[in-house]
Amino acid sequence: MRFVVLSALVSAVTFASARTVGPFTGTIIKGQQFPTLIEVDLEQLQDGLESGLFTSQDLVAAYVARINEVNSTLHMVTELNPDAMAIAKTADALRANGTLLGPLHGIPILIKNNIATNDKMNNTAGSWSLVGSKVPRDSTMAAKLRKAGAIILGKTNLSQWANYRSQNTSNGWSAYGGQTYGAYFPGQDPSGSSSGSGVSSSIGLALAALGTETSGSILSPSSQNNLVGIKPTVGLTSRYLVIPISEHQDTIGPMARSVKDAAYLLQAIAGPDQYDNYTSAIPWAKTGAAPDYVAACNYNAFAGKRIGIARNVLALNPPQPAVLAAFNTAVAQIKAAGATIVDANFTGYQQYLSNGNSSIVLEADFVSDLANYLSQLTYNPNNIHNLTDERNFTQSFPAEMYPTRDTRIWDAALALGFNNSDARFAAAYNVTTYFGGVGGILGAIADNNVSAVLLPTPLSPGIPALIGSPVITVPMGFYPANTSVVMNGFGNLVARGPNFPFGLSFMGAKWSEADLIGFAYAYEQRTFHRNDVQPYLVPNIEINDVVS
Ligand SMILES: *[C@@H]1O[C@H](CO)[C@@H](O)[C@H](O)[C@H]1NC(C)=O
Ligand SMILES: *[C@@H]1O[C@H](CO)[C@@H](O)[C@H](O)[C@H]1NC(C)=O
Ligand SMILES: *[C@@H]1O[C@H](CO)[C@@H](O)[C@H](O)[C@H]1NC(C)=O
Ligand SMILES: *[C@@H]1O[C@H](CO)[C@@H](O)[C@H](O)[C@H]1NC(C)=O
Ligand SMILES: *[C@@H]1O[C@H](CO)[C@@H](O)[C@H](O)[C@H]1NC(C)=O
Ligand SMILES: *[C@@H]1O[C@H](CO)[C@@H](O)[C@H](O)[C@H]1NC(C)=O
Ligand SMILES: *[C@@H]1O[C@H](CO)[C@@H](O)[C@H](O)[C@H]1NC(C)=O
Ligand SMILES: *[C@@H]1O[C@H](CO)[C@@H](O)[C@H](O)[C@H]1NC(C)=O
Ligand SMILES: *[C@@H]1O[C@H](CO)[C@@H](O)[C@H](O)[C@H]1NC(C)=O
Ligand SMILES: *[C@@H]1O[C@H](CO)[C@@H](O)[C@H](O)[C@H]1NC(C)=O
Ligand SMILES: CC(=O)N[C@H]1CO[C@H](CO)[C@@H](O)[C@@H]1O
Ligand SMILES: CC(=O)N[C@H]1CO[C@H](CO)[C@@H](O)[C@@H]1O
Repeated sequence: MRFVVLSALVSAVTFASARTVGPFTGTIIKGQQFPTLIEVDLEQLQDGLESGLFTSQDLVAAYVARINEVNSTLHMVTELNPDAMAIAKTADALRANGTLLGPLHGIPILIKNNIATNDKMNNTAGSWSLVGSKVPRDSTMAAKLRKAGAIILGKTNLSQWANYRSQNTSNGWSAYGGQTYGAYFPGQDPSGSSSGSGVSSSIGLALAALGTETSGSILSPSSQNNLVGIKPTVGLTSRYLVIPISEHQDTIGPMARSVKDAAYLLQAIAGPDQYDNYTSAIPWAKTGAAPDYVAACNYNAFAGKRIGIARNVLALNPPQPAVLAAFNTAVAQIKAAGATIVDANFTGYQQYLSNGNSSIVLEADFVSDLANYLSQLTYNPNNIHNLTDERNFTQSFPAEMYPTRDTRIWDAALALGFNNSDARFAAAYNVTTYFGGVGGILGAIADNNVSAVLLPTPLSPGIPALIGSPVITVPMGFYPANTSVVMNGFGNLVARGPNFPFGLSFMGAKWSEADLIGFAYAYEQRTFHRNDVQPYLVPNIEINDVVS
C-alpha cells in the first residue's frame, strides 16, 4: 500500500501496541482478536482500518446500530448525519489508494448539538426555535474535524441552551432531544451540559465526542460518565458558529475514553481562526508551530515537578467521603510518581463565594453573543433575532415546557438592562478575572511555583471558567455499590448513587494544555480507573456483527 502524505498531521500517527487492559474479552474479526467498541482507542481503530480488518463504512454501521440499541432508553443522540455512510465510503476509497487526511481519517466522531454543520443536520442547542435554521458554512470545529479526516456521525443531546435558560430544570434535558440519562445506573443524572457527548463517548457510540464548556460543561459530564475531558484555554479552539453563552468563557473540547485519544482530537481542533479573534491570542498563532499534544503523553511527566492542591477549596466545600478518599489516594500516587506536593490555595476564593459579578458577566455576554450568532443565520425559521424574541418563543411554544421548565436565567439577563459593550460589564469582568486570576488559579500557580493544581472534578470548573484557563479531568473512582440514591432538585434524575463515576482535575495556566496532558496521561497510565466499574447498559453490536 502506498501512502500519500497530504497533511502534516499524518506524521503524528504511530501504530503503537494496545495499552488498556480492560475486562472485555474483545471481538473476533476475520479470525483476529479485536477490542470491543467500549474500550477501543484511536490507534487500535486505525490499525484495524489499515490492516483491512474492517472499513470506515463498517464502523459507521456498527456505531449507528449501537446508537439505535440504546437511544430509546438514554436519549443521548438527537440526530444522525444522513451523509455519514457516504462520507465513510469516500474515506475508505481514499485509504484504498493510499491517501490519509490525518490521524482521524475515517473515524466516526459525535458533536454536541450546539456546534453547527452546514449539512442536513440541525443546530439547535436543544430548542425548537432553531430547528431548520441554516448557517453560512460549517463551524470551524466541524470544518477542522472534516479536514482531519473524521466522519461527523451525528449530534448529541445536551442540557438545553448549554444549561443557560432555567434555574429549575434537569441536566441533559432539551425540548428538542428529550431527557438524556447516564449509563452507570438506571435514571442516572448524566450531568451537563455536554450530557449526550459524555454518555455516547463513554459507552462507545463513536470513538469520542466534542463538548462545549462555559463553566463545567465538559468537565462535569466527563467526570460523571467516566471519561477524560479536556477543557481548553478559551481561544485555543474556535467558537465560530457554535451557539454561545459567553465569548469570555466558552470553549470547545474533546470528551474521550483515554488521554491520548483526547490529545489526538485536541490536535485536530486547536488553532487560530480568522472568524474568532480570541484565537489570535494563541502564543503560536503567528508561527503556526503548534505543540504536539500526542507526544505530550508522557509516563514520566511528574518527575521533578511541583504540583499544588487548592486545600482551602476542599475545606470550604468538603467533598463526599468516597471522593475525598479517592482524591487522597490519587495525590499519594502522584507523589510516588515523582512530584512534590504543596498547598496552592485560591486566596480570593472565600470572597468569590459571596460575590455576584460572575452572573453579570454571563448575562451581559449572552445578550450580545446570542444576537451575534442569530445574525449570522442564513435561514432563521422563526425570525428570532435576540434574547427577547427567544424568550417569547420559548414561553409560547408548548414543547418547550414553559413554565415547568422556567426562563429565569434569561429573565435576569434581560432585567440587567445592558450587554457586554457597557462599562458595567467591564467592571464586573474586572472583578471576576481577579477571582479567577491573582486570587484564583494563576495566583496559586505563581505564589507556590507549581506546574498544575489538583482538585476533585466536582470542585474544579468554577474558578478556571472566570479567566478561561484549561483543565483536564481523568477518571479517579466510583461511588461504592451501597451508596444511597439522592435525587436531583427537579426530581426526575438520580443525582448521586451506586457506581457513579467521578474524576480528578489538573488545572493549569493558559495555553498549558501540553503540560496538563502529560500529567493526565501519567496519572491515567498508573491507575486506569475507567475500567474499575462497567455501565449497567452497554450496546451489544460490535464490528464483527457488521463486517462483511
Ligand atoms: C484516490 O481516490 C480519491 C477518491 O476516489 C481520488 O479523488 C484521488 O484522485 C485518488 N488518488 C490517487 C493518488 O489515486
Ligand atoms: C432537521 O430538522 C428538520 C425539521 O424538523 C427535519 O426534517 C430533519 O430531518 C432534521 N435533520 C436531521 C438530520 O435529523
Ligand atoms: C477580540 O475582539 C473583542 C471585541 O472587539 C475585543 O474586546 C478583544 O480584546 C479581542 N480579542 C483579542 C484576543 O484580540
Ligand atoms: C491552605 O488552606 C488550608 C485550608 O484552609 C489551610 O489549612 C492551609 O494552611 C493553607 N495553606 C497555605 C500554604 O496557606
Ligand atoms: C461586584 O464586585 C464588587 C467588588 O468586589 C462588589 O462591590 C459588588 O458588590 C459585586 N457585585 C455583585 C452583584 O455582587
Ligand atoms: C449592546 O448595547 C448597545 C447599547 O445599548 C447597543 O448599541 C448594541 O447594539 C448592543 N449590542 C448587541 C450585540 O446587542
Ligand atoms: C429584538 O428583536 C426584535 C425584532 O426581532 C426587535 O423588535 C426588538 O426591538 C429587539 N429587542 C432588543 C432589545 O434589541
Ligand atoms: C411571541 O411568540 C408568539 C408565538 O410564537 C408570536 O405569535 C408573537 O408574535 C410573538 N410576539 C412577539 C412580540 O414577538
Ligand atoms: C480592577 O480590579 C483591580 C483589582 O483586581 C482594581 O485595582 C482596579 O481598580 C479595577 N479596575 C476597574 C476599572 O474596575
Ligand atoms: C422545580 O421543578 C419541580 C418540577 O416541576 C417542582 O416540583 C419543584 O417545586 C421546583 N422547585 C423549585 C425550587 O422551583
Ligand atoms: C437517531 C436514532 O438513532 N434514532 C433512533 C432511536 O431509536 C428509535 C427506536 O426506539 C429509532 O426509531 C430511531 O431512529
Ligand atoms: C433521536 C432520538 O432519540 N430522539 C428522541 C428525543 O427525545 C424525544 C422525547 O423524548 C423523542 O421523542 C425522540 O424520539
